[in-house]
Amino acid sequence: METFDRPLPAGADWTIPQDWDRYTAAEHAVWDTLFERQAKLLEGRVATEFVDGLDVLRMERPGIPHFGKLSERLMKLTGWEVIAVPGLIPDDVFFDHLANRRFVSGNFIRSPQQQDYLQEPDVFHDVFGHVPLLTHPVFADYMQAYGLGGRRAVALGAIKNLARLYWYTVEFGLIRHDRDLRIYGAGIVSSRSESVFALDDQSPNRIGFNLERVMRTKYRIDDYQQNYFVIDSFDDLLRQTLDTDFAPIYQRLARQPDIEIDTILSGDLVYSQGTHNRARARLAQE
Ligand code: HBI
Ligand code: FE
Repeated sequence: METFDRPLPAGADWTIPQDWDRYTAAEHAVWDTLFERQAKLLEGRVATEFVDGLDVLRMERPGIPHFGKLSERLMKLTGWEVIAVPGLIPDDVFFDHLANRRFVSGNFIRSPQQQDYLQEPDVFHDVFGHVPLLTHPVFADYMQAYGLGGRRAVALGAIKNLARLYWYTVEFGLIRHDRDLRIYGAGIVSSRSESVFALDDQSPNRIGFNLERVMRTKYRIDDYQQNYFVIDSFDDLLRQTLDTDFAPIYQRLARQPDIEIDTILSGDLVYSQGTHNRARARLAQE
């Protein structure tokens, strides 16, 4: 994330006005289509906490939510607000917003031609994907803790390790639900194809969450994940992170090799060992 080719916004905090009035009817329609499609697909697949949180977005329908109004609701629930940014922002600025319970969202929405994949986080990924869980008090605290931890990781030169924690929880996390697994990561819930793949496909590993294991594991940004890590509950996630001093962990991690994307370790709690067929097939095509 070295280059930022968008024009620098006015503030040093990278925020911009949402400009809600500027959305066209076609843009609101993209939101509505994606919202209905995902809400239906996620029934029985997503964490119940996410389903409960979706109500806060339903209240803003139809169309792309107005961040000011959405923030009023969210503020009452967990003290979070949603603010607009032009796209990806520098790590330290991102952490600072989270540490202050401000969730940043892209203000633009994907085009109808890009309905299934895009690189930069748009308002559908950011708001549909992330905001529902921000209504949950424990998850809301976890996100703030991540922001505070981010500041420390910058100082300790350990962003790479901490970013993996974000990736494998907030973006691509799975959670136990009775005897099954369910989705809670925003990168999965906002993707039609990955919300099926992450739970049903034979290809990826599904492994019990362990903080140090996760922070050592590489990930891919160009395709579906080859590892998903499974938490027992949000309380458990918060316990494994908030009550932990990361400084000695970072020191240990600096002396250990990264874990390759298709590796299973002897200490892993394996929910399913992946075939990695999808990754192999893709490699063969190249
Ligand atoms: N900026 N807008 C935006 N959204 C993100 O999710 C984001 C970001 N900047 C940095 C970042 N995420 C991550 O690299 C950190 O979690 C490490
Ligand atoms: Fe995201």
